[in-house]
Amino acid sequence: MAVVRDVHQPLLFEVAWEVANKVGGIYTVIKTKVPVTVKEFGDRFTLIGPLSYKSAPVEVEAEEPEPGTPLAESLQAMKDRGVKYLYGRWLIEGAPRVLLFDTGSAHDRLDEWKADLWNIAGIPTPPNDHETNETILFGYLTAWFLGEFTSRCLDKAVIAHFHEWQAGLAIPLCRKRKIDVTTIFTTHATLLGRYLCAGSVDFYNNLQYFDVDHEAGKRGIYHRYCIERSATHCADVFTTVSHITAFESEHLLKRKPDGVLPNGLNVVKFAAMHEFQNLHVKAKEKINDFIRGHFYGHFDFDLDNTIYLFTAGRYEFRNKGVDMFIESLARLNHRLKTMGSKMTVVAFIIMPAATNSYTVEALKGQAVTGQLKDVVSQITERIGQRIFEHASRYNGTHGTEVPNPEDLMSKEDKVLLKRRVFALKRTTLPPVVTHNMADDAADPILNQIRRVQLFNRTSDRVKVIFHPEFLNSNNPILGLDYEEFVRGCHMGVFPSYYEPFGYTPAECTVMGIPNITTNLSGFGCFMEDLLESPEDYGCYIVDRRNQGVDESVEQLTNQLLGFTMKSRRQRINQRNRTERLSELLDWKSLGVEYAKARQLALRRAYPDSFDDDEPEFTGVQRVGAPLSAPGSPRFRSGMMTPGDYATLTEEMEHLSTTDYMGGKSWQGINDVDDESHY
Ligand code: G6P
Ligand code: 1S3
Repeated sequence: MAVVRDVHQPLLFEVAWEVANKVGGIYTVIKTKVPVTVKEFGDRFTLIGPLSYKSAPVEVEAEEPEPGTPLAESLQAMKDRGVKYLYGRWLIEGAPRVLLFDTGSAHDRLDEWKADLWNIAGIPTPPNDHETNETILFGYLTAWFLGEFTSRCLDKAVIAHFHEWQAGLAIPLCRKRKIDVTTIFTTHATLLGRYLCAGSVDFYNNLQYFDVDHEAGKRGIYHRYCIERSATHCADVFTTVSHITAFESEHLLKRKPDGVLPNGLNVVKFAAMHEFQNLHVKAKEKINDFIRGHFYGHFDFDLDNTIYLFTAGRYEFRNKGVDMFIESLARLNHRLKTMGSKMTVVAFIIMPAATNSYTVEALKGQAVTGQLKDVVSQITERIGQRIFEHASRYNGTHGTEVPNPEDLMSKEDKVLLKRRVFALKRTTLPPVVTHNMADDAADPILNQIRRVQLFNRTSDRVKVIFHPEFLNSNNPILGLDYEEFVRGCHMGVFPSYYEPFGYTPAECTVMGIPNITTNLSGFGCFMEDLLESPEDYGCYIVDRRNQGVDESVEQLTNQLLGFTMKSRRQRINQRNRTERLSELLDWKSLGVEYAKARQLALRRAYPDSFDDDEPEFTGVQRVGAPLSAPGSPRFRSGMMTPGDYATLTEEMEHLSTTDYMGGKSWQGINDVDDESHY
């Protein structure tokens, strides 16, 4: 008798290399999405990932699977054949079930599985590519598990959702072995896209024309590309994180995505609206402390009239738009100087690079100001004692109530203070970089800073600080956690060239910090589609599609200049508006896209189990201009369902590229002179 699985109470396995294993952005996607997924699936939801003996002990609490269940029996069957795993609860909000496979325990099967992969899919694998070997082991273990499980659990439909090529190899295996699961593959970037963009290729204007096999071969990633492409084509439903990556996937992976699943965040709202504004002041004060130390001897600017900008992320000079950021800072510096502006801008670049710890100069700055602070507080205490002593001896003689200010500081105190003040003298300019770079002379960020001569001179209105290490509150310099640092800044600047989605501006937004992105980043496009007038909400978007690099740099410069001209009151207002957007990025609303993908996967695998009626999803309202802002000439109102982005319907197959481009057709971008410009 044919098995009939219940499609209304399905089981969900979500598979990713970054489950309980932080590498990059996918970890954030998986982790922050857990609460809404657990809410929907409860214990019918299990995450599958690789077992890292370094991170698992702190991330996961081991548990025995309930005896006699298909899960327990499947795992026992694998254990009997030498597979090691860790099953338990991931210690994050939602405490989901998690199953981590020890790929090392299956290493003796690697050659057998490589041969199988060649035989069934024609995918070649070189011997020494560790990442691919791990992908194969993880993929085969996952497919093995799903096979064991679905042969024991026959009453419920099983959805397996895979993220990125490193988890996707199980998809062609499931299909080949006819394992009764329905599969979703979500890609968070394409392998080839990332490689091509990091080079000097005019990527977006040539997307349609790349000879993909040739390009992958040239870069030594043909086998990885094959795995990614087979996962894409064998999945029941294929999705990605933004329209722009959908377009890229269609051309580089040769399958048009069924829809877009934007990245969300687990937004925590404060009970009082002004709470996040208070956090801004507290965190800013910590940054102020760092600045006083860093600029000692040249600290001649007013912190009340200082704006903190920052960019952060993995060190991808061109992809993350650091080249454009620095060029714009140089132009901003020139403009502020010419205008005689009283504002100072400090721009932080937080991008990890190879270093040999902190520079002496950077440490010294914090040390000398720290010592000055200590001496000042000692002297202040002594002055306080003297005032008290004097006052308590008051004998009624008129005119002696208040001590003579001249007598308050002793000679010793004056000497001590002078010594500390003299220690602030320096002959060098405040350093641009806080660490000793492993390769200072070849570092692209430093080289561009040298080229535009942003050397933190007194006359410069724009100062630059490159911190080539991720932030941590235990660091001796700039000792703040990333979140605290972001809260203390005034604006995040992310003028990316390649950015499938981009969490950095999204994180700024939910913390109420205005930010700049581009219309080549998933986040920028997402906000542009949603908001009638993004700038009024502190969401600035640089056009890197329809204009040349010089014009984009100019636009960015103008946005920065406009921001520096805002009054404090205007900045506070804008932060309030930015923070209001956080609902748009909350998984509570964006999680529905994942639900739609799962529905579509079930419908495709088990069409007979559904009525013809489409499921109904609640629409979200496009956001108009804030009431206090002038109306936007662009008319964007009325209901739109999240499906307007994700368009997860069967009809999708008959539609054209413009359907997932938010109704706009892709014109390519005008950035041919990209490289030559700087
Ligand atoms: C928050 C605080 C205000 C403070 C302001 C500083 O809004 O609640 O008390 O004045 O931040 O803003 P600024 O943009 O100058 O850092
Ligand atoms: C990718 O991580 P990345 O920084 O390499 O996935 C992220 C999560 O979907 C995405 O936000 C980011 O743009 C991608 O580039």
